[in-house]
Amino acid sequence: MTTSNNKKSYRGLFLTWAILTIAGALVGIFGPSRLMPRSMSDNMHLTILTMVVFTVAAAPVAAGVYASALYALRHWAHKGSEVPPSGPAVRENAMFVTTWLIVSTLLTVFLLIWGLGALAVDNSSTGKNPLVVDVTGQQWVWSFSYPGTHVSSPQLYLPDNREVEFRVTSKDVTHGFWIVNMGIQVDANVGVITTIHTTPDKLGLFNIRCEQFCGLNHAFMVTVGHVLTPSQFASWLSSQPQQA
Ligand SMILES: [Cu+2]
Repeated sequence: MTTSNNKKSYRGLFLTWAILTIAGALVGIFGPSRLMPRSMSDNMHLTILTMVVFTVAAAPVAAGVYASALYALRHWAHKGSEVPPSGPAVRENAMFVTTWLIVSTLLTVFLLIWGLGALAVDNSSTGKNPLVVDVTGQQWVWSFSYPGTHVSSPQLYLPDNREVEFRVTSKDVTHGFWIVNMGIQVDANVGVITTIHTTPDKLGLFNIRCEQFCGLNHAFMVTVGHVLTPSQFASWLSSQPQQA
């Protein structure tokens, strides 16, 4: 292959890579908030931000793979009995290999640090007068009760902008308490109370699912929750029948 052909090959590869990288980054920036469930808490905002960062960071790597594949398909396809020309010898190009190695190492280290940081986010209470909710899983329903009252409900009602402490347990087998729109999940174990915290910051409906296989109707162990204004929440709570 001549030097000018070689240069052309690199330019073509680079251009395809750049276009695909930009396309991937745009999907990463605008995709998660549209494709993922509506974010209604601080935890879910962080989850969506992590999806954005990881997708954008992965975009140049994925673009490199697809650009090479597309380029090879276009230029080095076998035509009849003709021997396909060989492409640029990227593996023998020290500059190319070094850049690739450094960039992918930096990306991996960055993602590792981000992941460890997200893992270390303190999920314990901030101590700002959290609302305590007892969550009980049993085949195949959830129930929610509010300590200090005798109110129990199959749907979860929460006030806006107040930290909630969920005390999660199970009556029969292990379930998984998952508030989809708030980005929190925790196992519901028999005889154990596990706590998890979040602060809702959007009004409206949200979904609750079981995320631990718990038997025949596991897939139907779903319910909904409602984030209300504090005054709506107070009147909901006082309007509920008191259970023994
Ligand atoms: Cu389940």
